[in-house]
Amino acid sequence: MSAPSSTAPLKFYQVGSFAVGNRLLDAEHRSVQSDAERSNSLTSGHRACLGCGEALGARYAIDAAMRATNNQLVAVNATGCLEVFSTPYPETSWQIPWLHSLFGNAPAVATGVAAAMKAKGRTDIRVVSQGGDGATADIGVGCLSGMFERNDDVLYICYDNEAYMNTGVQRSGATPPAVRTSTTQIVGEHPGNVFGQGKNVPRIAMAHEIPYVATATVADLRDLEAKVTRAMEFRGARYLHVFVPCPLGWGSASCDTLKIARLATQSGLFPVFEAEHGQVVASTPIRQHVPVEDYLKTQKRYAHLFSKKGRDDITINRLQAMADRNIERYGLLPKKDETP
Ligand SMILES: Cc1ncc(C[n+]2csc(CCOP(=O)(O)OP(=O)(O)O)c2C)c(N)n1
Ligand code: SF4
Ligand SMILES: [Mg+2]
Repeated sequence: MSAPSSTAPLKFYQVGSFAVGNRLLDAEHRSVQSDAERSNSLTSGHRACLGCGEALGARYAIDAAMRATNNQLVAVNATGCLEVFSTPYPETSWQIPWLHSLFGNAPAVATGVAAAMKAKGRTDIRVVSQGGDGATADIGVGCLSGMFERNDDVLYICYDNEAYMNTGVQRSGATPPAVRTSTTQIVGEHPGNVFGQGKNVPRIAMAHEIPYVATATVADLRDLEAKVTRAMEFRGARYLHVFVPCPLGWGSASCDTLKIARLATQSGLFPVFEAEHGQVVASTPIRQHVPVEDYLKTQKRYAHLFSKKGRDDITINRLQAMADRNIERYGLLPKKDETP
């Protein structure tokens, strides 16, 4: 085979793909993680489980926030897995100024840090507050709502693993229906978590009409970095909700964390979108639509829906209806009468 002519243009097929460390792009378009000078905000040595989505999400999110702020960042953490696995006293895996106070008050502490920076004239120093879904949707929701209402200059990041993982997988207000947790056991006529409205925190945040609300998953880490970067372009209260599978609590394989996050978006169960001042401004279309059962079957917390006694079609259909409603609400698929 002859060598390509020196005038033939080279084709780099990876450019524009979802590959994370894409060094073939121009420097300004490369991912944060591909930068050898990245901050490694959450560095090695922490004690998260193998395949922990929360550890992965936090690493990408905080490194992106560091780059967006020229490394002028303070992080405040709620109690939960992220705090516990990263800071077993006297050790820490954080390489940034980082505070922990209580389970429920991270947004209020972050508000205080932002106010202190303003009082000192250091508006170049930005503040991130972060916590799990329990800290966000349940115990901290009052402080969070106050932070939104006052439009404090804080980016709040919720790492949603859909239960209180740190204390043994108890149900939270963000636990989806039918899920088995230690407090929603597989007993009775309707096993697992009850069907209800739950707490949809991105929509609660949007109702406050804060400057920026977005969702992301660890399946698309370039998108997660982009959302954090975009959030840092705004002043005022911002909210980012990141879907982070938890192998221990979900009964899933550690190697399946990204696959499960992708199936959550491709089924429509977890919509990925951005909203500004209460209005949805963009959503990520589903590339390959799958039925919800493709997602459910990857996790033991849903195993009772596919037991030896037979499939629980009624429950699976109700979960499918939830996914279909998201698809409709956020325009995740072309409408049937639209040409693709
Ligand atoms: C007032 C109070 N109640 C309960 C606890 C115990 N506690 C610590 S972390 C946690 C669960 C955290 O769940 P979540 O916020 O979803 O974070 P995850 O561990 O799932 O990442 C609980 C119940 C506490 N620290 N303080
Ligand atoms: S229990 Fe879940 S959230 Fe906590 S460290 Fe393990 S995988 Fe991560
Ligand atoms: Mg949680």
